[in-house]
Amino acid sequence: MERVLIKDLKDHIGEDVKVAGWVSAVRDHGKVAFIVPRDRTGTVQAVASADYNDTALPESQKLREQWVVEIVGEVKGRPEKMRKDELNGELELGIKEVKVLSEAAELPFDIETELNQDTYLDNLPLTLRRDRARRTFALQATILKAFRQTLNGNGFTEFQAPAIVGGDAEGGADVFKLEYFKDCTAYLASSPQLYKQMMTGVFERVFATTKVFRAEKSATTRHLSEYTSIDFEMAFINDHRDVMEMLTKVIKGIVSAVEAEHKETLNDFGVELPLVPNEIPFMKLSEAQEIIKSETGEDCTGEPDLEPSHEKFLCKYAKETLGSDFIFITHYPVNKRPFYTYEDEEDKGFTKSFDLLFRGVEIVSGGQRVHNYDELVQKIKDKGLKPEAFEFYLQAFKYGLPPHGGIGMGLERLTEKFLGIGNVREASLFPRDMNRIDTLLSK
Ligand code: AMO
Repeated sequence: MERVLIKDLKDHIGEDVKVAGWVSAVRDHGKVAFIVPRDRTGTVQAVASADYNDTALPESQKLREQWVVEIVGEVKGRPEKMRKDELNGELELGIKEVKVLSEAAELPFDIETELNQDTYLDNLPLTLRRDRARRTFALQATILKAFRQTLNGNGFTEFQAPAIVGGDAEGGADVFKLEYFKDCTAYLASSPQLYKQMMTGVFERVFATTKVFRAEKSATTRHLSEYTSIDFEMAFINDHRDVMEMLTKVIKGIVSAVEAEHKETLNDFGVELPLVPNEIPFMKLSEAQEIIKSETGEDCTGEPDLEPSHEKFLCKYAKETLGSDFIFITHYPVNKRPFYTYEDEEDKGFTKSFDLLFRGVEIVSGGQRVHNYDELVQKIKDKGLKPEAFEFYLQAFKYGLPPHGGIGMGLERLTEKFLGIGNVREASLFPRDMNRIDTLLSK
């Protein structure tokens, strides 16, 4: 007998079928037992009763949570007054045979109850089966799908960026060192930045979804030491605003896909679909600082960056006064942005770069890049770095690159903010942070 998926049972009322999955609940009432198998498409109530079939009842009574089973039974419509407003609420499965494919040890805790974060993380092979986790990562998969779809639809080509690099892409200090064969040191890439820029010389428009590594000593709810950077880079732009426009399309594509596929999840998590106006509001850092000063009395004017509390305030401001869950902050100072960032000719000292803030946190950095070889060499020197260390990358510029720009977005931060989870660790399948690689490092 062919396996039928649980979501398709409604098409088989009156027939005998086989379903397969994990037992998610067992209720034994003596003369009748209720089993709830779950497969990748959902759950159904299955009933074993002595009146109906006398071998199925004792077999069903043996089952425990998370056992993997095949159940053969008859799909029966429920009487009108017993129907429930949920998947398969109009039917149940009358169990005829049970085959155990795999037994499971007794569970250490009820997997659907509230768990503290360490218990959740220590037991991921089990706790990822929780409804909340399954929904989180199904939504994350949709974000990635929509990211790809929007960019593929706009002439971008996907490429694979390297994870092992010979230097640090951003010229910063937060990189993991790697012993690389005899006497060599390599690093884990902290961003696909330099490679995506080189690739604009090949395909003009490129994107990548890359695992990147950051050795930041930050044990916050926003920092992971391994995260998924979703990036695009595009050539022949006028300035950073073309990049912001493309990013707006990407965000809209993601929000529409989430709306189409995960409305119920948003409901269950108690969050609204994000508001994205046709043009996401934008302001210069200096303007944002003036607003913070006039609205809160806190004077951060002249600071090179925003504090987390300022990001939260600006998001609240954008939502309440500009009708958007997203806001672009542009024109960070040259000394605060990496060497490849383009300086605004009309606003010297400030860059054609931006961050995108979403529900209180920065989820994207991006901007226009320096594309002139000589200028780039000078910018590298200005940051106290050695152009020789960037010789490989500089070839792309030596042999002609158009004006270009792009973005890098943190997939886990985006997912976390979509669902209001409160901690980026729960938006990373197997999070790595200062204290944990699967298990606590202190153990
Ligand atoms: P940046 O370093 O700002 O920019 O990173 C871009 C985005 O990546 C996410 N992010 C992180 N997520 C989780 N844990 C971390 N430790 C972490 N660090 C960063 C954030 C952030 O907005 N090359 C540039 C991008 C570009 O200009 O195209 C870059 O990497 O969501």
